Amino acid sequence: MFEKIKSIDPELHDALAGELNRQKNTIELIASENFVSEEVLEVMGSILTNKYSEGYPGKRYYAGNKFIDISENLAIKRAKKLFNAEHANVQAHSGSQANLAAYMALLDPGDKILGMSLSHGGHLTHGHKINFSGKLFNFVHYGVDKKTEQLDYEEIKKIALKEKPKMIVCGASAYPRTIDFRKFKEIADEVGSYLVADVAHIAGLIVTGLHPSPFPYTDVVTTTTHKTLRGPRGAVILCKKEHAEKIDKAVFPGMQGGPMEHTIAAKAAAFKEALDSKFKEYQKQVIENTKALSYSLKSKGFRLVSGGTDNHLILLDLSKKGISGKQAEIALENANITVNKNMIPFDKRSPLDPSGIRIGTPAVTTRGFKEDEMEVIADAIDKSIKNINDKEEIESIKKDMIKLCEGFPLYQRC
Ligand code: DSN
Repeated sequence: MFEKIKSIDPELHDALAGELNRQKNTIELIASENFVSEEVLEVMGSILTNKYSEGYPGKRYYAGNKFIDISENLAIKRAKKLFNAEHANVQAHSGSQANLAAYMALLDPGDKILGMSLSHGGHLTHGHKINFSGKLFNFVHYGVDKKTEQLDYEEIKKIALKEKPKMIVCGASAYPRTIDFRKFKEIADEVGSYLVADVAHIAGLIVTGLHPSPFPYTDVVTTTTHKTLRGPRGAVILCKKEHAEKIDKAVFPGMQGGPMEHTIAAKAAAFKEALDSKFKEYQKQVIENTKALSYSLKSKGFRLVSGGTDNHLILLDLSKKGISGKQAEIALENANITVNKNMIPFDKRSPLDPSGIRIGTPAVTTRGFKEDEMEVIADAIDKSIKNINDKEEIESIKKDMIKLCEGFPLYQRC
């Protein structure tokens, strides 16, 4: 792999080869990551990157888009089918841009939005003050209940009735439980607000019927395409027909120029995979693996935020273990296990050195890991955390993890 670039740019080649090696030999537990298929990789790295195609299929600002229209239309058709949506915009470059487009399509800057607080599991673009969302819009927040560490819909309703937002944003990036979109819709109806769902983390579970769908309850649904959905890095926006024109205009010309047609075609390829029955089997295994990992970690004395998980991720509270999330992240990385440090609800520590780590199974499940491997991983996490300062022990765990990875090749041709 990377033979052509090797001959002209050894420095860049070495970075690519190093990253390939890292991906092959690491237990990837970052909940928002996954491994695309070789087919998706092929399309992503294709000649479609050469083309400008501002506009939409059939209405482009450049000539020569006959074939680009075919691939973008395939992506649109498949996205609508997957999510059972009336309209799909497949041009959003990222989840953040998809969210901005949803806000700009339906609101004016300064309008009030109710979203989930980042420190309780929401996302930067759900109104954090250092993000465009918090700067352009007047965000107010809900969180989780202190006792259950789960969404309390009565409390969210109280906040909504008091604040009267023009939009409610639901969805999260570190919430291990099922989200009740119907309840959010009831709240949105009571206050007369739009309802937007950012389902980036759980999209793969939704399209396979393993998590309730945000449609028909939400006006707009945004999602990245590279997490549980296992497509290329990018996003899509799904919405009701009545919002289609506003959403499309908000994306182009509102905030983006030329779409990345190589990525859009790769989205089409990934959506075809997601429409296949094998994808449902994969998503079922993601959930089974998360459950197996959670039981195993619990049995070793770890505290799981909310007491467990319904989806692809686990949030571990390490405060009783006497180490921070950052220390755990570093120790685990040294043992070839990648996770990310994460705030836990009502965290007393700072975002740069919080009390928790977030662990997800989508990527290792793609490699073929099952419940038995989850036990091995839980054991390795436990040992790494217990032996955080023991270089020899961490080195020995790393060797075991490399051996484990060898049994589950990432790609056939590399
Ligand atoms: N940064 C992503 C995550 O890791 O959850 C969300 O966009």
